Formats: sequence, structure tokens, C-alpha cells
Amino acid sequence: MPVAKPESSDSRVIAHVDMDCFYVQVEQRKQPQLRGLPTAVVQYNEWKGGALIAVSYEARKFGVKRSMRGAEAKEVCPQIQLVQVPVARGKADLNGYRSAGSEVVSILSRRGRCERASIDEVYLDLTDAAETMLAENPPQSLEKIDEEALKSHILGLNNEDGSDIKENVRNWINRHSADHRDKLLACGILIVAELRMQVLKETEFTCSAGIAHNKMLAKLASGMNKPSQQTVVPSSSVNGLLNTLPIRKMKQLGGKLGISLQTDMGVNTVGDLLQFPEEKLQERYGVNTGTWLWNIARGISGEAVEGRLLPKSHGSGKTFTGPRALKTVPAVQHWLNQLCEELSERLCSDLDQNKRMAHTLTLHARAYKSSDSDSQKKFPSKSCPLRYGTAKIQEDAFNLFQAGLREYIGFYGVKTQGNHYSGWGITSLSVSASKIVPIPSGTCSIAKYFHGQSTSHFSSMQPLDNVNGEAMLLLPPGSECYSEVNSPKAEVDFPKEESWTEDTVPELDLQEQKDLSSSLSKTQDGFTQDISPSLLSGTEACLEQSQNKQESDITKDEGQFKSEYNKERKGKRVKDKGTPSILELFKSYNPYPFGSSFSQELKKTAEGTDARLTIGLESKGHSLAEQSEVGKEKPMHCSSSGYGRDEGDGRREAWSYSIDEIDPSVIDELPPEIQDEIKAWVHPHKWRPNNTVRRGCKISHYFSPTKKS
Ligand code: DCP
Repeated sequence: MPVAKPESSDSRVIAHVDMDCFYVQVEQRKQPQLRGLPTAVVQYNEWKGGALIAVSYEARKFGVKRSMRGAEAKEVCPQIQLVQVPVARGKADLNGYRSAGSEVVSILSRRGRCERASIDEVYLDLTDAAETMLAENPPQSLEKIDEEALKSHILGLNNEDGSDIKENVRNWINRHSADHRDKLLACGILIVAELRMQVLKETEFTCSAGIAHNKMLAKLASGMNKPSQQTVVPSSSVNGLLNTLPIRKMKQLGGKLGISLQTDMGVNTVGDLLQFPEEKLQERYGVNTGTWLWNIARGISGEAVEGRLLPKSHGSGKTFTGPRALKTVPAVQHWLNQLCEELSERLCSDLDQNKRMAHTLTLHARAYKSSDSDSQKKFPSKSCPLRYGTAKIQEDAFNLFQAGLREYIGFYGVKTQGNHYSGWGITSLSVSASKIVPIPSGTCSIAKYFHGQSTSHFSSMQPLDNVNGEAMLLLPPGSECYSEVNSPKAEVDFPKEESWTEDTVPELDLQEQKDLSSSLSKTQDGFTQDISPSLLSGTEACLEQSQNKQESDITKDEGQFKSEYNKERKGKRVKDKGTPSILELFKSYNPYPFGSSFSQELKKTAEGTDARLTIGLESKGHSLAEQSEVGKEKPMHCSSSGYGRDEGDGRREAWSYSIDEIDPSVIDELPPEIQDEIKAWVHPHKWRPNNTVRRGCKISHYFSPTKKS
């Protein structure tokens, strides 16, 4: 439900910049001979020449529309140039478009706070730049105004027949009598025109823009005059703009709320809303939404431009329409693996280039059941903490899928379908990584520390038991938490796929493309600055991948590694005074009320044996060690008098260490009590754990799976 935010200031200058037929422009830049020709970008498939996803303005003149198939476009415009979207891993490869979008963002962000809203859309807060211009070089004193600015469309400006439109715009910009808000908008016109020209010069792309006092109005305006034009909404024109605007065209009103306004309240245009007092709207839709509706009817919106140049999430998806629907689990797994591989690559480059890590992995699917009265039931989206490394992402995504499928078709359905086609089909699959936060300084060195560990060890670990917390927050009502994924698997014995044809045709719809590529995740505000140890374990693989250092790291003798690491660490201590120690990192970034994968991954090998010491004990019946490949060896459970902790309710949770996989340098940084404990495991004859250890200072408490700090 939309939430009303008070307008911070009604004198802001906000621009919404939207690229023109973006994918076409990207392809035309690659093939300049296509410039000026009717062109469309198509996601090719054998059915009627594939789906059009971007259409040039020249082609639009012939009646070519995005909803058409390639063959239909050829019918209405025989000379149309159809360019296929690049394909990788059997699906659309949008990387080229993404980086083209980034080029634009880097230019637009030069004049003010910039929010990348989708693959080809940006919001800019130009208030400061406009105020500065107004103070230093006010538009009313300008003799020469750039041609591009003069081509602006100013809503409400009276362009009578025969009048010189550019002259009218010049007069509007130069007006001495204008109020402060209009003067600011006049500055906005000049700034945005300049920025757009700069984008054209540096990238060869044209774009259109809306300029207004808030995001909502700027967005509405940017699409009004395309391509390569800009539209301005002075406050005096807001009512005129909104009065006749169909209600469902408004952001957030395209769905159920918009339908309810139409059917229950008889509201067809935004202007129709004006008749309702705020209380009435609140009564019907709740306080927040009611106020939001009352505000938008008046063009009021307090939504701030977030300073965000990088996408809020990463995603990879594919649709499988009609006969291409996936009907077996192996088919789903095959595609999930492709999607996860792409996602993992993007996460690695984000980590590498931007030093950011994602924390939540989500699987979405669309499905149908052919023989069920409940065929409208949605496939539940599932989330879990994200572990870095392609294999881990693939494994987790597949587990999420299976959990979703169990819920979707029901346990009974799963058990009884056996080897037969079970009457379900997946028509779209996507994986996304969200809750992306910058890694605080110093974390890279921690990631480096993990270089000494074998990747396979980590990749074999099962997902965490800590999923209930943050993941649950992301789950839509009715979703289950990931812990269920780790419960005994339902007896799903899916048949090998019979009629599965390799479909290399990516078919993402606009929303998916836009969502997946950049800003789909609207629920992930308010990130916490936590670093998951599980993430750290996978960043090793990621760093190796992105820095191409794998070979040297793996072949490095462990002793050599440790001494090198120690040397480096000592040097670093002197150099980077601000770098937090591992201890601080775990203190600050181990907020797992439900456990720690790091703790799972520390397995004790006491005195050269492979026996595993399992400590801290509570779980829903499944030790993580049992679930993991490395955990096939029988865990050696410690009694509660040693390092274990028995919960009154008898539940156990396994937590294993392998001391020889802990770098000694890290041990030094742990609290003395914990060092004692570790030393006691390593040299049980020489060391006795300090029985007077303060409560809360045992390592089992420190990394306690149930610690609620
Ligand atoms: N896109 C897609 N699938 C869709 C719709 C769009 O992959 N169903 C991609 C191709 C577009 C890009 O997203 O070029 C941006 O979408 P827009 O809606 O902004 O449309 P365009 O930029 O193509 O055209 P316009 O100039 O009308 O904004």
C-alpha cells in the first residue's frame, strides 16, 4: 500500500530522465548503419519471429508497436530492421544495456543527487544546482538561452496559433515577475537541457525528461513529449495535468487499488479524487493510503530522490510461455542453474567494482496447475540469506524452488505424483539478490583471510539455520521460512524430462526486465549494515573469480599462506589504522539471532584427527553437519559440561569447528576467553577451559546460534 510522505519542500527541482527507445539506441550505436532506419530489438524465437521489446521512433511511425511479434512488424513495416537481443546461457543478456545505462547515470549525476530507477530511467534532485544558479546567474538575466532549453514544453504555457513557441519559452524562462518556484524550474530547464546535451555528446544517446517540483510529477511529464524533448510542470499547471489523467496511469494505481477506486468509488481520473475529503479516503483505505490519495490528487508527493547510482538489487529471470513451460524438476533446475550463474557473475562484479554485497536471495516463479480447482494459487516467493559462490547460489535457489513447489502443489501432491507428470508447469523463473550494502572498510581483508580455505568446503555447507529472521521479513504472507527447506525433503521423485526442448528465447516482460535489472526490490529499504560470515565465505570464490587469482591461491601451501597473511596483516595494522579487526567485525556484523554459518564452518579437527566437535546444540532435529557433505562424518558431540549447551526444550542445533581451518592470526584477535577455549581443543592435555569463564564469553555464546543481541 502506498504511504504518504510529507513534502519536504514544495520548492524542489526534480527531473525524471528516461532514455528513448533505449535498447534500439544501444544497438544502433553498435551498428551505426541502422541509425535513422525503422528498427526494433526483438527477443527472437521461432514463433512469429519473436517478441519486440524496443521499437525505434521511425518504426513507430509505421504503426510498429512493442506488443507485436517480429512477423507482424514486418507486415506493417517491411523495411524494419530487427535486431536480436544478445543471448547468453540461453537467455537475454542485458549486460550491454546495463552498462550503457551506467554511462548515462555517470553523466547525469554530475549536477545533483541521482537515483537510478531502472535500466534506463533516472531521477535527479537538482534543487541545490538550481538555487545556486538562481543566486549566481539567474535565468531572467540570461541573454542567450540554449536552443535545447527553448524546445522545452512548459505545461500551461499559452502557445496560441501562430505564436513563436520558442519565443514563449524564452519569455517564460526570462520572467522577472515569476515566483521563486517558477524561477527554480526555469533553472531546472536550463540544467536538464545541458545535461541531456552532454549525454548525447558523450554517449550518442538521446533522452527525454520531465522537470517538476516532485518525483511523481516529473515522471508523469517525462513521457509526454518523446523522443529527445523535455517537459516542465509549473505548479500552476498541476491541476490541469492531473484532472483528466486516468487514475490507473498513476504509479501504484495500476493494480488492485486503482481498480477499487474505479469500481468502489467511481474514480476514473485523478481529478475525480478531489471530491473526496481526506477522512473519507482514510476511512476506506486506511490512514496512510487515504492521505496519500488525497495528496496525489493535488500533485503533492514528498518522496525523496535517493542518492543511488547503483542498482538496489540484481536479478536474472526467464519466462517459459505456452509449450515451453517447464514441467519437471530437472528442467527447472537446469534453468535455475543458468539464472544463478548469471546472478553470481553480477554479484561478483558488483563486489569487485563497487565493494557491495547482497544479503538476500529470492526466488520467484509463476506456475500453473492444470488439474486443480485452486489453479489461481500463486507460486510462493521464497527468500533466504545469500551465500556467495555460484554453486551455493544454485543450491540455495533450488532448495527455495523445492520449498515453493511443495507449498504450491501440496505435500499430498508431491508424494503421490511419483514419476508421472504432475500437472504443474513453470512459466517464469527468476532469482534476485537484494539487500545490497557496501562492505565497510576492512572487510576486504577479511575476505582475503578466507582465501586460505578450500572453496569446496564452503560450497558443501548447507544453508544456514538463521533464515527465519531477515528472510522471513521479506516473505509475502503465506510464505514459509527457509528453515523448512532444510527439513527432511518430501519424497519428490521427479521424472526425467521427456519433452523438454532447449528454448533459447528469453522473454522477459518490461516489468521483469526493469525490476530484475535494477530496482525491482521495493521492499528492501532500511538495510542494516551487517556482514554475513556466510557471505564472506563465498566472497573468497568471488574474489578469486573476479581477480583471476584462483590458481595461485589454491596451490599456495597453507603454512606459506598463513605466514604471508600474518606478514600482510601486521603491515596492514600499521598502515590501516581504521581497519576493524576481525573481532570487531564479528561483534558488529554478526547479528545473527539464529546462528552463524561461520560458526558452522569452523570445524574442529582435534589433534590431527578428523573427528568433529559439535558444540552449541539446538536444532529442529537436523545437525547442519549431517546435512552438509563434509558433515557426512559423524559429529563428535560435546557434552554440556564441555562446550555444548543443552536447551531445556531438548532441541539441538549443531555447530562444528575445524580448528585447523581457523587461521591462527584470527585466534589472536578473539577475546582471551575464547582463545582459551580454542587452545583447549587444540591441546586438550595442556589446556583446560577456564571454568570461571564469564557468562557470555564462551565461544559458543559468542557465535551462539540463539544469541539475540
Ligand atoms: N524492455 C523490455 N521488455 C519490455 C519493455 C521494455 O525488455 N516489455 C526494455 C527495452 C526498452 C527498455 O526496456 O528499450 C526501456 O523500456 P521503456 O519502457 O523505457 O521503453 P523504451 O526506452 O524502449 O522506449 P520509450 O522511448 O518509449 O521510453
